[in-house]
Amino acid sequence: MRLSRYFMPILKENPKEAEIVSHRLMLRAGMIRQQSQGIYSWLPLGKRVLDKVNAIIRDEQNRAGAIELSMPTLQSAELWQESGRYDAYGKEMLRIKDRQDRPMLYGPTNEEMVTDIFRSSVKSYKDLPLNLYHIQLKFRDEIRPRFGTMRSREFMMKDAYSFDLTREGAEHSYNKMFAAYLRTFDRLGLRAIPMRADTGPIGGKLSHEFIILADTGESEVFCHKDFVDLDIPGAHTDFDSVEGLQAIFDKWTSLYAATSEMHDEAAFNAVPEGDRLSARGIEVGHIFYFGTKYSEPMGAKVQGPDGKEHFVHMGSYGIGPTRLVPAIIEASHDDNGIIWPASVAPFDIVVINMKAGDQACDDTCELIYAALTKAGKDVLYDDTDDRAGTKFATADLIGVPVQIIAGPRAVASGEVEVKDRKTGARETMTIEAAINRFVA
Ligand code: P5A
Repeated sequence: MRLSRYFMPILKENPKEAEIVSHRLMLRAGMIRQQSQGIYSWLPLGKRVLDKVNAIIRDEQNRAGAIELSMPTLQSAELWQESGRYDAYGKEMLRIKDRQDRPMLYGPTNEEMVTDIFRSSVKSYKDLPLNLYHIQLKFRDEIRPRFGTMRSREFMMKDAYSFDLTREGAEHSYNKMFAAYLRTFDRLGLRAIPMRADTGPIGGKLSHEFIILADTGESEVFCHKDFVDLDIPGAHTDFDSVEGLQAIFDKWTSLYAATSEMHDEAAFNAVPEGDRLSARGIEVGHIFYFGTKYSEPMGAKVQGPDGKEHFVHMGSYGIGPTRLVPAIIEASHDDNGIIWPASVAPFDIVVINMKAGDQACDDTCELIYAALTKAGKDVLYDDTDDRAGTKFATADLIGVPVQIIAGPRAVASGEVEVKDRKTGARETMTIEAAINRFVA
């Protein structure tokens, strides 16, 4: 992508409305724009990051055996009347009427709708287990939308829903998502800690929130400090192994961890004092097992091996991609801007032409840009005629992991500089060496 032809509206000044660093940096880097309170557009740079986050989430959902579909944002109130949540959900639900005066709503979550899909076609235990997910916009009319897309009114959610014949089966489905979440957050460059949590309006008894420790987090959390070093399940984890996944779950829930709603002071005080971590955190995922809470009132049942009908046991599993992007920034930035983990960086490499219009600089940058693009890298080429200082500041701000800098002096001796955004380390090398480093 040539910057001269791209749309990346950088802000020079710090926006006054932004209270936390991720919100400030997302606005300054031209990633998002607020359209009305708590409702955002994702501008091209932000959209690239969001797509990469979603690709990792999708990959891990698929690995764990979940199947993607797509459900609408607008739902009929009737479904919610069946489960009893239409009245219970309160003011957070945006209620709408269509031209026939039929009550509709902008979905805050999809338990009812997916249960309706399930009951319309699954009739036998032989079709279980089943886990259906989508990545879709939601709307919750939050009392206090704030911190940009961290807590917005319209936001994206990956929501998965599992169906099993028995409670034991449902627990295995829960463990699959538990392990998939550990892998997902790890691939996003984050250490997320599963904590016993309250179930709120979703319901059920078993629930974990996945929390990233950050001073700007909205939740107050308490946990054992050894979470920081626990091993993440590997890529070859067998998601069909009941014992294997139970062992992962047991290991990750053996240490004390709870949000303030579930906090047990006595149990926490039993942790040796030096191992206690009392901190703030960002909730990036939340999983629930709620048994037959929706299947019973909505009549979602299958025929079991005993020939009788059974209400299915369900769970639901949410991740917030539009919250994850600022959460990653909270965890990874410096005074100059964002430092993206390679897995979600909007571009792999930025090529900086320090003197656009200078033939040798232009030729060198074109050569590097073409070679790296051909090798499948996402390259941003800063071919604008801005001052070199502005270009460096922009490259640091948008946090692309590698900068290749071509200035007249180095180029005259066939060289460029390669800068690592995270460490700031700079290396001078031949043009060929710079290309080969990233093509290999
Ligand atoms: C689980 C999937 C649910 O809604 N039903 C379907 C269950 N869970 S939840 O905890 O309420 O939300 C899941 C995740 O969505 C993100 N999230 C938000 N992100 C940005 N702005 C918001 N206002 C917002 N509300 C929820 C969080 O990551 C949460 O863990």
